[in-house]
Amino acid sequence: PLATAAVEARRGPAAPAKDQVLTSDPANNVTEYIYSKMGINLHHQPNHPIGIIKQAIYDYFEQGSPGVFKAFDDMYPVVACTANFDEILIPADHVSRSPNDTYYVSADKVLRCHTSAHQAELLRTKQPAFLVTGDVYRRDSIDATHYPVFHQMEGVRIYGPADWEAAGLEATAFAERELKSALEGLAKHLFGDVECRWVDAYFPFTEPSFELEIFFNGKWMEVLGCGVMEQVILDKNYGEGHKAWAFGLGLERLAMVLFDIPDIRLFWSDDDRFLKQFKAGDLNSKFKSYSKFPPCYKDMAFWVSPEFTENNLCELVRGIGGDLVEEVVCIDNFTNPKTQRTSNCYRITYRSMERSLTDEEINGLQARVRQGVAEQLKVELR
Ligand code: FA5
Ligand code: MG
Repeated sequence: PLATAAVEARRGPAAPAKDQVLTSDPANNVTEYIYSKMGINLHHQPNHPIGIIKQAIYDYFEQGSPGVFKAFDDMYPVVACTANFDEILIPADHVSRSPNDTYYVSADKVLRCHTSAHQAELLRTKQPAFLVTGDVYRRDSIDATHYPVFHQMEGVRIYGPADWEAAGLEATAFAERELKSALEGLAKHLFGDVECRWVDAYFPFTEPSFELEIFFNGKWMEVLGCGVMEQVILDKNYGEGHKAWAFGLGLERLAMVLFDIPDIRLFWSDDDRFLKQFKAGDLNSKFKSYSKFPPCYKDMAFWVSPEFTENNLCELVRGIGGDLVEEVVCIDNFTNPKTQRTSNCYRITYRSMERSLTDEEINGLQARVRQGVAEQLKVELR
């Protein structure tokens, strides 16, 4: 699936050099597959759904508060752990720091796992309001709404005492109200009427924290996280006496709702039948499926090993099957009471968005997956 010439042709001039990303550092867990996505910068492509939604959100904030927000969309995706984690108070034992969840370039550098990695740095430049758009990277599960590379937009807005006093509110209550009204306004601007709900959440860098979910294709889908910025972050990097809100939204998820795009893999398609359906500034086009090829299911049962994690499995399957993999899901799991060994059964769904797959091709991929899990994840196939 890694057509190197095609990958190189899509890569922009600002792509990180390979030896900056795929290093021989023992902590490095970046794969060729992930590197192949770097520098493509879908958010820089004005006629791509990701570029269109980025611009629509910029326009919304510009209309609501002319000249207030400064936009950044070419910040380098390789960041220090201090920026990705420490400066926004992510504790030393937080799961997101684990190499099971995050791509490490070296022990002290990662591929940013969220645009919040740029919060502290931009606060130090004394921007009172900013938007940061970029590609972010995560080891994650595989299904229609999760992909190991996706795009986020961070928003931050800072207020002073005059703002909350004029509103007759306490600072945190004021920031929370402004945040929710900005994001509800955004949802209305993008979608008109859509079913939304606020869910209480937790982030180490905000308090209180919330997530916004949208009802899409029969399910509630989380589209963003947000909250009132932890005061220490603001005091330390911007200056005392202020209050701020922050959000981080998933551009693919919003674009899926806006354009009715059913599967997150489509954003990476080179197929004109996909790309030609979207045009800069047009928020009204609805994606028309040009193919509905049948899925092919392959089940695989094995006794787990210490090396086995679901993210490791997904990484391996994506590395072999590329975008032909639609979903990886655990369909059965039990522990033998005598031996205490655990067995999992995973179902892999293969389907192309572009063409019919042959049995031979799928069987070949599945054989390589089985060999890969046995050798690399040290599981015992059943
Ligand atoms: C964050 O990344 C926080 N940094 C957001 C934030 C910023 C909170 C500022 C508070 C203040 P979370 O991990 O929930 O949060 O991801 C945010 C959004 O990214 C999700 O709501 C979703 O829209 C999107 N997202 C997360 N994982 C994936 C994935 N694997 N594929 C596609 N989109 C994803
Ligand atoms: Mg979340």
